[in-house]
Amino acid sequence: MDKTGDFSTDMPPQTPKKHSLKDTKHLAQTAQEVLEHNDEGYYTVPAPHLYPHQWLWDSCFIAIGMRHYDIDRAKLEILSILRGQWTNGMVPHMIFNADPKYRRDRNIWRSWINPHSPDDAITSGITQPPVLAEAVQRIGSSMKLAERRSWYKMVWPALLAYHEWLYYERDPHNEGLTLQIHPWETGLDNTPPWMHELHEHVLPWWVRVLRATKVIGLVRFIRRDTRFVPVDQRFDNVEALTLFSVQRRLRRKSYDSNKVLNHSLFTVEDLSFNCILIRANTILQEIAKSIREEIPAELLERFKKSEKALEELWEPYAQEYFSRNFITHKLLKQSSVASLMPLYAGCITKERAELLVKTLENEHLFGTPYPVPTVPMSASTFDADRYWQGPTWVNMNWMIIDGLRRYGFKDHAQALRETTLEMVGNGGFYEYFNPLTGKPLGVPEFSWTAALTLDLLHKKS
Ligand code: 2M8
Repeated sequence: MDKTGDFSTDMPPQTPKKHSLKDTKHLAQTAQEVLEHNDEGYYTVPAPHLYPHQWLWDSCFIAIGMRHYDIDRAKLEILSILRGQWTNGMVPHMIFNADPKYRRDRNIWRSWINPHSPDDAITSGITQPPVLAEAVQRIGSSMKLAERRSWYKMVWPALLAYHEWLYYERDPHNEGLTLQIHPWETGLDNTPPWMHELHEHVLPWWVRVLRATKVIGLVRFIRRDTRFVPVDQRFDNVEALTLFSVQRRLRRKSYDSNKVLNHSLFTVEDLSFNCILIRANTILQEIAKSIREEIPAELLERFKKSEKALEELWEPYAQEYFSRNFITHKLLKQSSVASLMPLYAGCITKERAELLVKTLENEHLFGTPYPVPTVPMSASTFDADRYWQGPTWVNMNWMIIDGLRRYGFKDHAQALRETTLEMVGNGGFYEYFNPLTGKPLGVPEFSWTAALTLDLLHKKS
């Protein structure tokens, strides 16, 4: 356990301090300009240059923001994700730009080797957090009733097929928790529990050899990300190489889950992913109700089981939820922002939610000046500038704010909304931010930062 902060008092959560916001109109206008600038016509890239393709959860967050100024374009963002859906229901985490100059990127994945991949889009072979139902419903909530119903009906078969795939393919033992086969599926790429597993189980021999030499330092010259972002804000070279070798293994297995699961210890029931899925299940049921669609009883049973199974991830000594290795069933006790995501899932008790809120208040854990850090401050893995190992990300804040609101922690939700807007207002629409200073990090003009800022600006105080 790498956490030392004290949050085990019996005091109820305290009212957090508030920040003031100036010129919200200008902020909204520039957020919209970022999205328009990154718009490829029917989908939006996460950021120019570094991210020239379409990503699943990015597009969902983007659509949530876009609906405030162009509902039809927001719908198109979702429909463009669905053009990549596989015939088995999987929604891939990336759809590649068809421009000949990105041939190399498409060839890394070669999605066509799997018979379920679509004919007219080249995609990755893995998924990403299922925020799709959330985006569909948020768009729907900006429409009049009749229009909303026809929107829901239009996307219903795809949404249902995706949730069926998530359970039937990714919860093969009917445990209630879905498994992920690459950290890219979680969206929290270099998050400590996954990096711990990576160092334990999948470092290839040739990466170990390279690690022992100075050659490893040269790897940054073949990486795309470090052309745009300082190397100390990204994965280290050993991890970056290993992730590509894991991706190649998935490709060798044609992205077939049965084959992938054979002899692999690198499979995790990821806490954040499963919390997002639990929330999406609830939303899916609300959508079904409003258009009088049936969710198969067997799938509904699975949904219920997930809510119960989440409790198996609670570690009473640490007073914290963790991810779990799918094969060994060991909890991965490296703290991360995922431990707050049960607030977003919405199925934990109010008492548990209070315990999590106390970790948000604790300045040694998640209560940094610009929360929420993606790793608590007291953890040995905390690195304020490094990607998903410390920096604050607007999408995580957005989901935590939503969870806080639904649990009735209105003041905490409001305070986090304000610090988030202040951080973006001061620093610009960057990919992530230093949680201690608010310094902007990663690439500028990052689409989900802009989109979710727009959405937060529209929320009533
Ligand atoms: C990052 O992930 C991609 C791989 O999927 C990358 O490292 O190139 C993550 O931040 C992920 O959450 C995000 O969806 C993606 C695009 O913004 O970038």
